Amino acid sequence: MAIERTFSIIKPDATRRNLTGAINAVFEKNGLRIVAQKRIQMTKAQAESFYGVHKERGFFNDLVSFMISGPVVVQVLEGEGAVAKNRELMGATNPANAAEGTIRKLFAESIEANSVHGSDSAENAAIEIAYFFAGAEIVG
Ligand code: RTP
Ligand code: MG
Repeated sequence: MAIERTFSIIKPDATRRNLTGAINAVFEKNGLRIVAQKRIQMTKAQAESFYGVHKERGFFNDLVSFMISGPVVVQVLEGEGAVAKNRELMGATNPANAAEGTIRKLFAESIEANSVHGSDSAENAAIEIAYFFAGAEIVG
């Protein structure tokens, strides 16, 4: 499988509980390299645009409020089949349905406060990476 990149966010519920390192350890133990990373406070406009695909959903306003409720860590992860590998490591959106050992099973608080975001396709990964990082900030 080819080396590819995916976009990840460590969400506010996780930064609040000081879990950045514990989550990064899961990535690194499983062959994903953190090739870019920064801690930011997302603006409301950024969160609304990032999650624009969900704007008609009932949970949209709550999701935006949650994503700006504290700092997040945005990241680029690189490795073999990184998009699918990261989705596997994250586990199901709802931690109640997440497999043992996944990040959401280990750390998520609820379906909303579920600790991590990961791109769901290579195409979206490229869009999401470009939304938060300049090319020179990514060092493979
Ligand atoms: P993500 O985009 O954050 O990686 O998560 P995902 O693909 O597993 O889930 P998605 O369906 O794209 O939903 C995006 C995020 O919205 C919140 N959510 N809340 N209250 C609810 O019913 C609900 N459903 C989804 C979660 O934070 C989810 O990760
Ligand atoms: Mg999603």
